[in-house]
Amino acid sequence: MNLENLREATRQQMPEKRWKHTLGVVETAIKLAKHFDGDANKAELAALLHDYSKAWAIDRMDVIIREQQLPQELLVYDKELWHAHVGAWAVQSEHGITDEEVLDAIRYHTSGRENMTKLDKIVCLADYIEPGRDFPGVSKIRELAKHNVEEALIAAFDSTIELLMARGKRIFPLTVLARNDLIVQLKQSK
Ligand code: DGI
Ligand code: FE
Ligand code: FE
Repeated sequence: MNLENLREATRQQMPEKRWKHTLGVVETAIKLAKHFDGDANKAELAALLHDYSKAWAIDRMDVIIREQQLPQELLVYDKELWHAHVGAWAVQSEHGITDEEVLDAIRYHTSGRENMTKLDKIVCLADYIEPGRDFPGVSKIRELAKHNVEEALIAAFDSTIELLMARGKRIFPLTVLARNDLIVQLKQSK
């Protein structure tokens, strides 16, 4: 399927506000890929599709997680995490996306994971700092992102973890692993 059709199909999955966010993530992911020597084409595709299932009904995602053998652990964590795995499954089954790097970047864009690829990092960070985002600390993360992807992503996960803690919520284990691993990577690079 060509990019234009994919764009239209993605747009149809979500309300206008989410589509604007998606376009912001696309623009930001391409910039980050160019700046940090990543694959801009893959960054564009993964960013376009990253929230494909974000607006899907919870019940629909619940069935997909159970029936398509997605990680069952998701079911006992925040439902906000579901759309990433369901989205990766959906773009593969509905649009024949087979590039595992792109699918992983979609799959892990919310939680992160240990050993994040450059593409994982670019999409995850773009999601935090696209121009439409406005949350406490976003300007600091945007500043850090001009120089160091890992440092920016650690600050981004910190803000999410702080938010989850303030709300008395659990933290998905992959987010903790992602942050720990990024801290090691950052130390080694300095
Ligand atoms: O889909 P978006 O809103 O663009 O952004 P996202 O996919 O990063 O989703 C972020 C939401 O997920 C945010 O409201 C926090 C929530 N969330 C719940 N539990 C966790 C979590 N995010 C992370 N990284 N880790 C969690 O354990
Ligand atoms: Fe998302
Ligand atoms: Fe998003």
